[in-house]
Amino acid sequence: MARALSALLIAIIAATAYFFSRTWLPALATSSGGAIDRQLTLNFILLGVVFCATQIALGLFVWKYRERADPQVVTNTAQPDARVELTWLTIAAALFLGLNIAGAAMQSRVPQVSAEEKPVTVEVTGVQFRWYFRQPGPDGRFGQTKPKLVDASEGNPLGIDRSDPASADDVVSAELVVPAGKPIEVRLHAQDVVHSFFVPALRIKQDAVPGQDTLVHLPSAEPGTYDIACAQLCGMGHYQMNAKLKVVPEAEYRAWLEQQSAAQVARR
Ligand SMILES: [Cu+2]
Repeated sequence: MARALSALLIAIIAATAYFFSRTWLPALATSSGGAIDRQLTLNFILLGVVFCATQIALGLFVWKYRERADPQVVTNTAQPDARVELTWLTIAAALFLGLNIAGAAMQSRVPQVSAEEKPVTVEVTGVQFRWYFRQPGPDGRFGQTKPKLVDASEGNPLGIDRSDPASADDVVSAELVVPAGKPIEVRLHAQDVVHSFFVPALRIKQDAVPGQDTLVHLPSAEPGTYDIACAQLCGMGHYQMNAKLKVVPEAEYRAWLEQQSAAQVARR
C-alpha cells in the first residue's frame, strides 16, 4: 500500500514538472521583460530551496517518529529554544522583505511611456467571458459610454453613446491591433467582476476592476501575434477569455484603423 502510494506521488510530481516545463512562459517579445524574468527565476530558486528543505525535514520527522511496536512516551519538558525560533523568523522575514523590495525596485525600473512621444491609447474591457478592444479612431477621442446602453445583442457591448460625435469613428474589435515601436497606453476596464489582462509574451499582467480606470503601459514589442488571457478566475467560462494581440508595422496599423473606422461610420 505504502509503495503504491509513493509510486503514485512520484508519478504525479513528475507529470506536473513535465507539464509546467512544456507550458511555461513563451519567448520574450520585448526587451524590457528580461528584468522580470530574472526576478522570477530568483524567486523560484530561493523559495524552491526553502520549500524542498521544509518538505525534506517534514519527511525525516515523520520517518523518525513513525509508529513503533514498543511505543515510548516522549516527554519534553525543556523550554523551547528562543534563539532557534528567532533565527528562523529572521531568515524568513529577511527573505520575504528582500524579495518584496527587489521586486518593487525592478518594477520601478521598467521603462514607462516617454514624455515626448504621444502614446497610442486603447481601451480594453473584460466582460464575462471575453475581451473587447476599443480604439478612438482618427479623431483621437473616445466617445462616451453609458452603462444603460450596454447591450451585446444590439451590437453595443460597451454601451457606446452613438449620439456623442466623438463616438462616430470609435472602433471596437475582438483583437487588439497596435503599431510596432510606439508607446501604447491601455485603459483597463471591467463590466462585471474582476478580470486580469495578461499578455504572457510581454510579461504584462494587470487586474481589471469594475468601476476603475486602470492605466497600463505596453512595452514596445516585435511585430507578431501574441496571446492575451484572463489571469483571474472570473467564473465558469473563464477559460474562454482569450484573444490575440497583433503588433503590426505602423503603416499597416493606420490602414487597418482607417478601414475599420470608415466601416463603422458607414454602419451608422
Ligand atoms: Cu476574466
